[in-house]
Amino acid sequence: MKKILITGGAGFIGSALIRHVIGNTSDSVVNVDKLTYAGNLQSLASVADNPRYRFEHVDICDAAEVARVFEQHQPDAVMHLAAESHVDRSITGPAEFIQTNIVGTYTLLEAARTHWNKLEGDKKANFRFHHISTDEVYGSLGAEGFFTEDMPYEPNSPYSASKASSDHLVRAWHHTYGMPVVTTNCSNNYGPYHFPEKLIPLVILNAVSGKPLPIYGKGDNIRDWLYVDDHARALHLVMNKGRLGETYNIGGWNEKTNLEVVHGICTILDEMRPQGAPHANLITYVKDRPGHDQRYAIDASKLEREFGWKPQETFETGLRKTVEWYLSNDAWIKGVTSGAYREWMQKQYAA
Ligand code: TDX
Repeated sequence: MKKILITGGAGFIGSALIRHVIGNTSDSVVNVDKLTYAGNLQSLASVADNPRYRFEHVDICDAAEVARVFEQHQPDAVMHLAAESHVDRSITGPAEFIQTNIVGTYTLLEAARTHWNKLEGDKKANFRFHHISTDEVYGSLGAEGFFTEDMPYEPNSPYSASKASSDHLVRAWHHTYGMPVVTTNCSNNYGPYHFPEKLIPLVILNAVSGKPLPIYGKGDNIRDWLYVDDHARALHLVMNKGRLGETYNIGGWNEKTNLEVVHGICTILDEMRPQGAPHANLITYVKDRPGHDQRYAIDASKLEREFGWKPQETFETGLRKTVEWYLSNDAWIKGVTSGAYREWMQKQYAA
């Protein structure tokens, strides 16, 4: 039974992880989140009243507050997910990515190190700092091959460069200070509670309201899709069992072109919302993303070999679940798209 400090727990992957930990394990959670535009406590409504769940409205760049959180909660492990994550936003405004992803990770590492240095015996030996990162640090693949853990880093966007930088900080804190760290790099996640700036939720919501479905460039870029609940299970396994100083790639073996993804969504919607069919008529080709990486594909065999983890969802089952979720969770969607959830949170957690 561990007490896990999870940063970014109000985000898409963080909230899935917290629902998994509270719902399926005996561990407890302290959720440290700044509640940016993409953080939404309504995604945690199912665990909010659980005695094993606590929320701290804290920015990871605020060293004094982060130190206070460690002092007060005395966590056994940190799972660090707080990050600015949207590639397009990093192109138009990189500053917040540098701040949160690099300075924030540094600030958190220092607070964790101070905490870890004060621990003794088993508490000290068993402490973990798990850094959650992305496959985008490896750059872009050609038609062949997969990202493996020993590949050199070649980040191409301000977002991926900031995540690569944070990975290097975590690595350095292990080698220099002996911090017990483990890092995971995942492929594109999808599933319920995903903020609708990302391809899959954006396309679902645009399609149901008859709006254009924007495809960057030719739509032939390839992403490797991982259902967020499969990712959450993998993360908890790695936090518990990952070998210190190691990195693990997490992916679902689901390579698709963007056009295949969008057509897949349209086909499901044609069946579930026949009045809007054919939804594929809404596909609109738009200007390409600058520096758009061509292909991502994760080799997840290290994770599978060491821990016996396998994704439970195929892309077809996961996509169907995701579309169904967006069609039946109007309140969450309205809250997110109207900004009402921010007002609601500000009232509850006035800083
Ligand atoms: O409107 C769109 N049209 C489009 O063609 C959007 C939003 C995206 N795209 C393309 C760009 C990408 O090739 O779809 C693909 C997926 O785009 P995003 O959903 O923005 O994800 P991506 O850029 O691949 O990055 C995501 O996966 C890796 C996350 O945002 C990252 O945080 C994660 O590290």
